[in-house]
Amino acid sequence: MTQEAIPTNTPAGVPEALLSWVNEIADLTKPDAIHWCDGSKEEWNKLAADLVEAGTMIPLNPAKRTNCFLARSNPADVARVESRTFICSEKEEDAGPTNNWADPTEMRKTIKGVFDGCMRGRTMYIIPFSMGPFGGDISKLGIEVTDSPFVVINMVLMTRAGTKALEAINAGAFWVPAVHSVGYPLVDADGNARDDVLWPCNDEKYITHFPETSEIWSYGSGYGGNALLAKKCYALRIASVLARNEGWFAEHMLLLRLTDPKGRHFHLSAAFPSACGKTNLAMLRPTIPGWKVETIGDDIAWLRPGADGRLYAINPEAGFFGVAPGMSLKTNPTALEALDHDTIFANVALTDDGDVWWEGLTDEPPAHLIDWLGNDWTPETGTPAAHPNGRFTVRADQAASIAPNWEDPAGVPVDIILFGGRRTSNVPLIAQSYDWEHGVFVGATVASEQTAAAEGSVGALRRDPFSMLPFCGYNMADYWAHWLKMGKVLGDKAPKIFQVNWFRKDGEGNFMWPGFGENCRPIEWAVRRVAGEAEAVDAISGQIPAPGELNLDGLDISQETMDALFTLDPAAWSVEADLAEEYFQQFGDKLPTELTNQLAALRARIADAS
Ligand code: GTP
Ligand code: SPV
Ligand code: MN
Repeated sequence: MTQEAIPTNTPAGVPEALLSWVNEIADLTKPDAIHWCDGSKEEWNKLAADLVEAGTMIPLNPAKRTNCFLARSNPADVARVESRTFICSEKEEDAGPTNNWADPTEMRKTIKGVFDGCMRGRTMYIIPFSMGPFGGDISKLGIEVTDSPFVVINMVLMTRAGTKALEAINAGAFWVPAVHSVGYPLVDADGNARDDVLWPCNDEKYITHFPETSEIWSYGSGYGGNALLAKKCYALRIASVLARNEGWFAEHMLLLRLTDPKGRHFHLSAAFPSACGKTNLAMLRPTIPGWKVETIGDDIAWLRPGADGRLYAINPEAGFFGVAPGMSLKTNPTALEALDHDTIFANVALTDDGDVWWEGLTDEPPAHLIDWLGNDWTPETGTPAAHPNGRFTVRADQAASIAPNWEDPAGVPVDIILFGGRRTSNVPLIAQSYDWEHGVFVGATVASEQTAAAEGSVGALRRDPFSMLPFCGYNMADYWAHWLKMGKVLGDKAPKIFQVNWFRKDGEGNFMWPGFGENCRPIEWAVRRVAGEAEAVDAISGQIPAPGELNLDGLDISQETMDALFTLDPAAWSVEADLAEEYFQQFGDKLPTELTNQLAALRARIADAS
């Protein structure tokens, strides 16, 4: 079939250059049809109905959840594939030791090979989208081409997708091209057809990024960040490179607005690794009376110095792709309540009355379920009913906690940056960095126990600097240098940096801190620090609350536990320092000297405390 013969609904006004890019991809991938997405409700409903008819999505009981669906993926396609994620910079050193580098010329050949004819028998969808509110100085545009209608309906929830974005692109705005295929053509090169499967994907996967040309090509997966290319591929890996070049930040951070009892507003961003509590914190219900948290974003923030010299942030996304297991009316009622309509669930369990269930939702599991693999399940089955990386996709404004200023195109001024992670030991509940450089050192040395958000061994402690290990599109040491340089640009208007840890455990392996809503307590202290209203004492890893400064009113927790949450053992920290030094070595002479100096300063504080 020649491209002219492909049925398409090309809208008026698309410039020649964009048309020829689309035609080039169609020539390569050879779809049966091309559909330009307008982002409308009618289009969404039609695609959802098609996916239901195909069996890929199961409609949930409308009496329980209106217009909600469950999809079960192929069990080999359940999370990000870091081992198949590539940064294809011209020079290997620009990808750095923490990324998989691939030669761009070689990778282009490989990509051409696997994409050749990969959309035969399918429709190719063109999804124009905006990351961030339309027209904002921090916002940017993109186009994802995909052969997956499931990706389309998720992208429409996760971004501002459709006609308005296309019009901005047509008018000449910068945009990032992102090409995606599940890698399961329905017709082969000889014209032999095969049936589709419920979750098409390919054993061979390539999630590739070309930072010099801001291009994304993703092949073989239909799940999450592998396939919704606006998210990690664009908003973090490509955007981090644009941010370095243009003097801003693209970060794996939630964003929220705090209101204190005096009615003052503060904005906080927090970088926690995947499945370490960003969505929970973004929707926190404070247990301290008079405090309010409102959500701006739960996963990604773009931050840029404003005209007044402060750092302004937007949430570039328009939806949440959140972790379901562990979420309950106790841990995150706000998120749960947002999921009662217009939500897509993936890889959770189905109840007999057409609702969804996952581990942690209720204390008692239902007597019978269909598990995420589509099999009968009872509490005796012995395997999880939901996949630990089972997720939901929902529009952000369905959360009752959404902040009134969440779509301010100018962004919100950030007062506080938190770094966090899962640490069983050593890292205290909260500590303030001595200054920006120390904060960068703290971010650079974050380690966290691995979760099910990516393939790999769950629970293993790994370095995850700035929670960006899987998402930094260039050399991590250059990224730290960028943070240090931006600290000089921001000067005394820079946000204050803190490290938090909700996950410290006692000798029996129990979490010592109650977490969730109670996390407002260390945050309250951080706010009062920023406002110049709270005292701190110097400690090994930073400044910790002075005795009596952490508000524990109404919380039943022993002094012994509180002491344990703030224990900083010099011997254990000496090992931390050695491990940080060892970690830094792989970056060679790219390691900023400021970080070497910070390591020496840490060692001096350890010696003082010994
Ligand atoms: P990504 O979407 O993967 O980037 O992750 P996220 O950081 O948004 O993850 P999310 O908020 O969904 O993390 C959920 C996991 O963290 C669940 O297992 C929660 O139970 C756990 N969690 C969140 N907050 C707390 C807390 O304060 N204490 C404890 N113990 N667990 C928490
Ligand atoms: C993460 O893994 O950090 C996520 C989920 O937010 S995904 O979009 O699949 O990367
Ligand atoms: Mn994430």
